[in-house]
Amino acid sequence: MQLQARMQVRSAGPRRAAAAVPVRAMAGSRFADVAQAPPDPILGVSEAFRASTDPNKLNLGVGAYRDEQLKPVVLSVVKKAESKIFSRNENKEYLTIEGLDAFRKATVDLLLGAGHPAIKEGRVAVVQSLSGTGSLRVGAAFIARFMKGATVYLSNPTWGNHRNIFGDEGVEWKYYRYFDADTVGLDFKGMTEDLQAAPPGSVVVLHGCAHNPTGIDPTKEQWAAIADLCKERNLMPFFDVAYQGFATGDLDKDAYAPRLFVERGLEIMVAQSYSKNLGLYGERVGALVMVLSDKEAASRCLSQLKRLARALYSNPPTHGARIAAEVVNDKELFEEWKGEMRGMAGRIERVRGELQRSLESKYPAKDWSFITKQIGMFSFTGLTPAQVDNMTNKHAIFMTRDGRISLAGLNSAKVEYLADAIVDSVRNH
Ligand code: KET
Repeated sequence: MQLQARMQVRSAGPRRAAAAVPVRAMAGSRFADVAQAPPDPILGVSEAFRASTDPNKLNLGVGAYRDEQLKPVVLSVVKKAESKIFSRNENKEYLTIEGLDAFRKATVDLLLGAGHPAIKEGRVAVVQSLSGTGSLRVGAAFIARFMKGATVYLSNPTWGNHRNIFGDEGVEWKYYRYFDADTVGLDFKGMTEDLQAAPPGSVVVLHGCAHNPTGIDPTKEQWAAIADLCKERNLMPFFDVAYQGFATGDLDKDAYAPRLFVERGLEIMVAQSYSKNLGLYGERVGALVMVLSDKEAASRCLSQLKRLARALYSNPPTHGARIAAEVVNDKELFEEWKGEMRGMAGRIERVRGELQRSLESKYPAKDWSFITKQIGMFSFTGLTPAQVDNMTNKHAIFMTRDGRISLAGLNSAKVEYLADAIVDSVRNH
């Protein structure tokens, strides 16, 4: 009855309003004061690339893997997993708020290693979320609500979106020193000094492996020292694991740091992404994981993560999670994936070497050895914004203005073209 009454009023609404309030042409949008947002520093590069008509154009902006023909890749294990999934003819019901159980198991196995004591002891809270970004955002929301006043420490430099993710949640963030431009290496002293000075209870965002954008990771000894420091200073490590498999080509080796921290008795948060290592960019597959000291804390934190996720996006998408679960939980597919992972990491490593050699032959006075010292998808070239503008405007090489190039978007055929453009930019700008 009530509903019917309301519907009647609503359907009578526009006519009545028209009679009572004279229709005035609006002078302009009510949003006339909304300023134009700048293009995204990374995804905006892809937009500019698509708009370019230059036949030589090359997109080294976004970290997305391409094959030797510079075409996007769907992994063979993904196709196999999909055909298994399709043959099961599953429904499209909502997942639970925390996501697909088979995926949640798989993702923790991948992170910690199957059979890890923390899994057996039930002290891992995991919510499937919208890839790395969405998982970081759920983590940021958790920090905003349950670690009130905590500052989040980000490496300088870091993936640009970290600032937005924490900033948009109203979480204060600061930088800790990370990159030493003189040595093109890690400023470990600066990093530890800054973390020593961080107030207890602060959060430290650490790149699990293959640091973006520098391609420089701490050594094993340095990781141990960072873990000890976090423990001493009561800092909360929050790992961003977006490139597991891309640092060494080995999924286990690339999980070294978060595993070490857990082994040393630290509680950690982790945002995992399958965009890069399974090539599931558009499927938005990932998870926010909290490895805690006891089962009760894990259960309570999970309940709150669900509460946060419910308001942000309700529940996560199904398809990509089924794929990841199928691959990780199936022995054969898992082994095959490891091979494909090595193939992707290997191709990037090969073009890294080719680029370095080409630059060495064209411009021997400069030390280019940093290119093969860096790991992962990127090279942090040290090109200045003016030099980057020259790369793009003159040579149609699209890249981010911080001087990062994605080697995942380079092939052998384009190495010389890129090296010539870099030499021209370095010499003349
Ligand atoms: N963390 C890091 C460090 C990262 O580089 C990315 C993506 C993400 C998380 C999130 O990816 P997702 O697809 O939400 O799982 N980086 C590449 C793409 C992007 O900027 O979105 C990039 O740096 O090019």
